[in-house]
Amino acid sequence: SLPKRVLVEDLQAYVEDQLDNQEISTKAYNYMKYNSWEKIEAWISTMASANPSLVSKQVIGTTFEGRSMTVLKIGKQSSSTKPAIFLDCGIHAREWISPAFCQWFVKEALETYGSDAQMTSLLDQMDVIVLPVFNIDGYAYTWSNNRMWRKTRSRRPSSSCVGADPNRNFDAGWCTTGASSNPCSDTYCGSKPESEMEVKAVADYIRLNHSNIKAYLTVHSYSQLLLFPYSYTFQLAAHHSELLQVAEGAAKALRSLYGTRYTSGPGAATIYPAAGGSDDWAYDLGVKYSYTFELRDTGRYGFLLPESQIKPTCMETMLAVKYIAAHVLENLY
Ligand code: 0X9
Ligand code: ZN
Repeated sequence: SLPKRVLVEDLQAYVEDQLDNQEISTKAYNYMKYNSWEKIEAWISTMASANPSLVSKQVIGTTFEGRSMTVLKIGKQSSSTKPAIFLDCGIHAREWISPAFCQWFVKEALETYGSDAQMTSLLDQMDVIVLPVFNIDGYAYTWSNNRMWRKTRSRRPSSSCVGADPNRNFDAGWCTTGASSNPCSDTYCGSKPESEMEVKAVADYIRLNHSNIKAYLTVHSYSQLLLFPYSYTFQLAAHHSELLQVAEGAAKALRSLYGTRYTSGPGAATIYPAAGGSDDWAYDLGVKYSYTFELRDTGRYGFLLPESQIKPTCMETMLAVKYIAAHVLENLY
């Protein structure tokens, strides 16, 4: 008979080893799931290295616990500085749909550049600077310890309570209304404006680039609102009527997809007075088109929005963001 020889001692080990590339190359990134910070961090690097002609990344700071804060700048390369839109997600740790939207926005921008006329002209003429997770330490903590955590994770010797509310920590009527000076409160304004490293990093970046930044969009959840300044005062913003008109147009575009209803208006009158927010701060710095999104839903699931709603929420929100971006592009200042 023919001579026999064992080529493979343990075939099962080979079966397992063929999958050693895990998700990196075998499975596409899953935009319809909530992703951990570790996954988002790897995704940020992949997005930049896989799309060098359209995406660049820049570290803008470090969190209290030492994580790198990286923005993705999306847009066609240009020799001169382009006008830009700054988009951040995940200021509040437990609002998981928010980082999911920033990831969706980046994916959609890259997938539709060159085929969707609106996205193409947007990215040809402007840059969108995306901070996928603002409050990374808090976000990681909602995965590891407490799903309902809101604040940063900073510690100070003067209190045993942890963190401050990043959206009460900006220098805009700081701690005068709708914020707490008690470090144990969920709306603690911090020890001083920009006491939180994450807030300081974003404020420094926007200050440095503020002559190019024409719009500031910040994404929260939940309540289905599109808010604009002011929240630290009931006084109307100098550009109130234009801001309202653009918000209503954006809400109408959003509603056209699935009928989801958004309310728009100035923060103080529409949700509640609350000082120290990023939208008011950016507006007073001179970024006229400054908006806070409060995504789905209106309270049925709240922060625990099911993953099955990630795609429809992101798709409808894209329409609103693109509406605002188109208005900004037609009204550069
Ligand atoms: O209170 C907030 O920071 C936001 N609502 S949330 O439920 N996501 O916490 C609203 C922010 C509105 N803008 C300002 N207060 N400046
Ligand atoms: Zn929020």
